[in-house]
Amino acid sequence: MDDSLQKSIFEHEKIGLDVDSIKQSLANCLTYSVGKDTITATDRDRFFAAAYLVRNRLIDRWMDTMRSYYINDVKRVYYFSLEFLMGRTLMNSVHNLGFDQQFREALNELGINLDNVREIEPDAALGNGGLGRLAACFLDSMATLDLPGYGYGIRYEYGMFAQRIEDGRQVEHPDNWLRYGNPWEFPRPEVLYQVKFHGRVVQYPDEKGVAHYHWIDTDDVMAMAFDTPIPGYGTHTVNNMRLWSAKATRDFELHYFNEGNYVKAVEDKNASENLSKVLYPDDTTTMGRELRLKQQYFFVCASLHDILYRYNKYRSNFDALPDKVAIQLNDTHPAIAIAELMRILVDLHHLDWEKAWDITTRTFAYTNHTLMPEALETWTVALFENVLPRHLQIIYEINRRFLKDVMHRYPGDTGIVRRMSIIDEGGEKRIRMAHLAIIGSHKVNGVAQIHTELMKQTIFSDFDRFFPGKIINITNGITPRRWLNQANRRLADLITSRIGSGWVKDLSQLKRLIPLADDASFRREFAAVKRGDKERLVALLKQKLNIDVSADSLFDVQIKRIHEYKRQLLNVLHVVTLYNRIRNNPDAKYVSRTVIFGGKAAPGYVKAKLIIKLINDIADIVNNDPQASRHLKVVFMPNYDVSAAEEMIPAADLSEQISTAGTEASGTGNMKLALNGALTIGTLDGANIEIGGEVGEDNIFIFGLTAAQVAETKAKGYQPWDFYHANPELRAALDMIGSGFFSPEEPDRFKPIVDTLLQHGDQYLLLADYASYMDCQKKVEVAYQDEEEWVRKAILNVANMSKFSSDRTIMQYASQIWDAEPLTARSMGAEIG
Ligand code: 26W
Repeated sequence: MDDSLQKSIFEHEKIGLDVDSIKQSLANCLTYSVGKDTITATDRDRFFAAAYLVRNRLIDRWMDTMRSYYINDVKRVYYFSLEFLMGRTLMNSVHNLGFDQQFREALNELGINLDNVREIEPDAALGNGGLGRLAACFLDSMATLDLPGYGYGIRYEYGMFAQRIEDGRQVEHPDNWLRYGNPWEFPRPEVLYQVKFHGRVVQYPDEKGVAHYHWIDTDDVMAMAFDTPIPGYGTHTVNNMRLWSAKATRDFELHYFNEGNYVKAVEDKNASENLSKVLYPDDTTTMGRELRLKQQYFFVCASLHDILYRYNKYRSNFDALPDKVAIQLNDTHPAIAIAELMRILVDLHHLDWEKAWDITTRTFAYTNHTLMPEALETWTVALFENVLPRHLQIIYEINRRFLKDVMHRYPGDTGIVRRMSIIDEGGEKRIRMAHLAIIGSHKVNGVAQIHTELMKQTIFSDFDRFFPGKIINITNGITPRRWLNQANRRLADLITSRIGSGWVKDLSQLKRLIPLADDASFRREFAAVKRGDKERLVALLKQKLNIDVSADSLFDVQIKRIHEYKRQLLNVLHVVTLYNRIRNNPDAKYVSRTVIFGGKAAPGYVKAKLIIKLINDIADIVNNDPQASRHLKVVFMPNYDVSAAEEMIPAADLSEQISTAGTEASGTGNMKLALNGALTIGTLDGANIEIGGEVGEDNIFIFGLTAAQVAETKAKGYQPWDFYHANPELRAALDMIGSGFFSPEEPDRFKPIVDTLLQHGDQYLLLADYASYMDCQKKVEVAYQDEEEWVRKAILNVANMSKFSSDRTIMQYASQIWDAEPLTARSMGAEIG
């Protein structure tokens, strides 16, 4: 396009950040992009108009950023993830562009209720939980730090299901988030790659007798790009997230059309487009599901071809690939990329195997997010053979060469060969994706100190010995933009009023709050902010669930996926124990509590769903008991998602982080809650340990067995019955649950839960930690009664959260793994803003 034409388009609309320009733009967008006038416009129309006006302010920055990466030929970082749990975008973009104030004022002057408009936007919930939200925080930090970072993933038509609670049980509803259109994405119909599946491999020698491989007779699907701008905070940089959507190939249809089989053609078109239809809502097992494997390869294949297309604009060989491209694998989900890059280099570009392997391993790095054996991905060889036959051959060749080295290192040790092999040969042959990821990467990282240590000592100990220094730790973090400055304006403003706003980009500045913990007037203001946030949550609970809770009570919050290892049940045992104490001694003094749960269970995880029902049944009884409910309320907040987190976290007094030590890789909710002034009650697990290290042991409530003690207890033969018999309060709580006290209409309803603990060995040691947890909760209550002291501790929690900014995390990835540097984009197109 001719420059003057481009310019005239820019001039057509003023895209300034002042109140008048915003008002003008909103009116323009409503008229010319939405096609409505102020009389007929709905809140949704106003949301879309607002989104377009914000988007218009991102585009020049975005194009400047992409252009300057190109012109400067920078090293790019590609974050490969099956999940990006972005939440809402409108206010995050406004906030990162730095025109919050003006935006609010403009809408106000136009008589538009910002809350109504803001809440129209559906969450982009393309993720399950921690791993997906981490990816979203990382995108924010990469843009904020001016790093050339790109997100690559799948544009699921249906994200994480919406959870409704019907008769106390979870019911899943499809998340049709694209129904009204997505104003943040730009379809790129010209960015289209062919992705092959199935078929067979033929081998033929070239004129020199070297074997070449052709993958033929495949079923093909097209991957089409959708781009979303990712603005950094307080910088010109706007990065890109590219998500792929499946489209049927034309050949596909033609073939059947020619046979006159119209219906079959359309059916098959649907089948191939199903690939990007839905996010798998299970964060522990999706094993063996062919569609999931196809999703993984689909996005990996398109992304790699896209990256190499970009790389090849400047170069004619692949020697510099590791200097220009870093690919981070978010867990093993995209690990098939290692085999795919080998296929591209060896089969399509005829590089030597050794050369290709050197390039590949220097390009990839892998983050492990879990030690849980059931969450370590494996695929049967049979499935691979059928879906990705050439990749199977490549994986076998990678394995053959690797095991040769292993045997050379440990001659005669067949055990180690069996353990380290990519192929698990015990039972039906399976491919261990974690082994492929470790062997094919130059760095492997865990997400908290204890997690990395355990990785090195347990599941990957052979690899740590074989590749010393390859496994490193980079502790997770969260973006302070969304999780404090945006989600908790009141607290953010208070902090800024005392130490300025530099903390938003440099969280270490929060340390300057430390002396203010001793300042009574600051404590008063801090307490008033928390009080206001609690009152807002009280109103929300009333409005959404018609439940009355008091802002005077201690808000005790556990929000995360429902999993046995996270031990929501231990929290439940505490609730039942408190309830019994009140019933047995109604006139004693109690610290009143509101225990709030939120979280989704995987649709097929029967026990987790039963735990949700148990919480709701207990809530029913406790909240309707006139005596008990004066001191104790139980709430299950339905449909916990990013937006719900933003509403709940500011209001929490107590953050429950009570996983069995050694099971939670890191946790990131723990960081969000502490950053918002909640005190943690937790085990020595995941990042809790490091949070304790930062805030000091007086400002955190730690209980329970350590990871070492857990291992020891299990090794000695753990007997949950011993604890049952030894502790009358524990016994009473379990007996009530097991015998139907909370489910009189169906007394056996919760027997499976009690059986898991008593009959089936209590895998997660709830009974062993019960007494210690009760004692610790007592200490919490004592501390809560000393209001001044509690506020002091809360301030010190906020002040000492510096380490947990995802900016710190990303800087460590950049220097220790990616060797990537920031590039500050400058305005290069039409001058704006
Ligand atoms: C097989 C499918 C599947 C899907 C997701 C397996 C495993 C997962 C993830 C491991 C689930 C996850 O979100 N893990 C969490 O990652 C966070 C970010 O590093 C950590 O803070 C959490 O402790 C970890 O559970």
